[in-house]
Amino acid sequence: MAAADAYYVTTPIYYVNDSPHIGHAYTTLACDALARFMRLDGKLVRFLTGTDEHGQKVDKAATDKGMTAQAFTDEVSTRFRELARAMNFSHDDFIRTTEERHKLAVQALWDHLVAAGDIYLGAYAGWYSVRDEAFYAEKELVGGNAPTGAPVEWVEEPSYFFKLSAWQDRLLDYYDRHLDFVLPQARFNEVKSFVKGGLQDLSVSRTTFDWGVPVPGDPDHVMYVWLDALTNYIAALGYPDTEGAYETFWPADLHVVGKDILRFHAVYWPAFLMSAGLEPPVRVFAHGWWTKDGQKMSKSLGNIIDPYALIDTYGLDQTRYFLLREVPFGNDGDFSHEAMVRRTNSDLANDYGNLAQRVLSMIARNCDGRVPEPGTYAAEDEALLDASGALLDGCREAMAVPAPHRALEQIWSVISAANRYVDAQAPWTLRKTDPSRMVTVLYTLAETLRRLAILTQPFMPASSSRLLDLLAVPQGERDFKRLAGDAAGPLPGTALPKPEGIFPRYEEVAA
Ligand code: ME8
Repeated sequence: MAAADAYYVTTPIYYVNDSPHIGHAYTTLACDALARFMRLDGKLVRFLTGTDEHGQKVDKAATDKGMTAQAFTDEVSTRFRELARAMNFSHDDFIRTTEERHKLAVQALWDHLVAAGDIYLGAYAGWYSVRDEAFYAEKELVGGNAPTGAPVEWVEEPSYFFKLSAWQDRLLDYYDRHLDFVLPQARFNEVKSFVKGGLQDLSVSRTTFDWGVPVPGDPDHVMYVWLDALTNYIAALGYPDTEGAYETFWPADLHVVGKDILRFHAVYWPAFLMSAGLEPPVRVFAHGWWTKDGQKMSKSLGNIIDPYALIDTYGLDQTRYFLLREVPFGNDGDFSHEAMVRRTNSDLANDYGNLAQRVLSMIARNCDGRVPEPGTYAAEDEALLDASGALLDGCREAMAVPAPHRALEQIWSVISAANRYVDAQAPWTLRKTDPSRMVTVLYTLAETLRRLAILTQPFMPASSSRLLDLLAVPQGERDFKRLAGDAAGPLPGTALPKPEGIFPRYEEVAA
């Protein structure tokens, strides 16, 4: 039982066979937004990411580069850390499967599986895909390849097996009792049909190469890379020590994964954990796949999106916003320059940026650069304040799924309402006709902006923080407690810094 206010979210740990790309950045970004949201909401958050460094695929990539596996993984793992910095990710821990703490955890878990009677020695004869690091049954192959399109090779070797077949009913029973264990529901249905179709015992060790965690007591075998990799989620909490961080944070609230690796997380992982007497995670969310201009991204097509190029071209928070807003979380999405420019210019520059710019410059010009003192609120003011006041609950509900796009949609509906309010109230006219009413209108807008900027922090941390600076909101007053009904708005009389633009327009560079 994790602590009541704890929130543990994880990304997959990425293979270090190649440099990180936009797909990796996407999954970690979603987790980052969640982690930041939960921290601002007062939770004790642990956000884990890392790299998956063992197995045949990484071993082969190192050999191709003429490097030792260790030197190669050291180098590529660093690139994932650098990307995390460039994307402004706020992970609390970064685990590498080549670390000692991880190996200890994997071997301890193995011992528990053995003690439970779920491991036996046999021989594997069947198909294996190095690219997917997965075993495939003959009937799963499509035109001689894995169902993912990856090439397969015939493997025959001594192997330890995990008695996955014995877990079929217990897994189905677990799914029945945990109706949101996997989301989206359509993906959960796929998982259930896969399990109902019958489970084969799973080969969990390899003998034809040695880049892995040795099997306790039989060093001719290294553990199957997925048994190794999945254990990272508890290794990072100090397992096999089940006190301390483990006690506080396990079971994880959420494993976010791409749909390609759902089976490993929703079938194998809970079976391993239950066999070892440990609790399965609370939820596994499988998001969709990004394509580029309608095509699969691949090295051979040369169309892989480099996250650094996006940051350089459009800006960091623009990239973060686009990825989280453009595609309903769970669906596949397509990246195109046109869609990116539309979001940057219309949602950020025109809607949010312009609202902030209008309000802050009117306050600078008409209120002596100080937060004005509001008079009595009119119905329109109350309506806008009520709408922004209701956002936190709506965003909480969306982030609990998680559906970050829905949180952003709700925030943007208030941004639009605020822009309409500015147009309808026309404070520039009130300046001459009814100055005290103008002041109330500008205060209402300043308070609305403050609430919006607090709520956009998880998604666009740097820009939201600059906006809060422009509103003179102290650092210690930016969490969600400051959104409660009775929390004070900006203090009248507070001097505001000189306004500046937050979201520049993207201008097409002439070729
Ligand atoms: O599978 N669109 O690592 P991996 C969206 N090591 N997401 C994408 C993507 C795309 N085009 N491409 C990659 C592994 N991803 C294992 C995981 S976990 C115990 C072990 C993201 O480097 C997505 O999250 O192949 C996908 O599941 C993950 O990267 C695969 O990363």
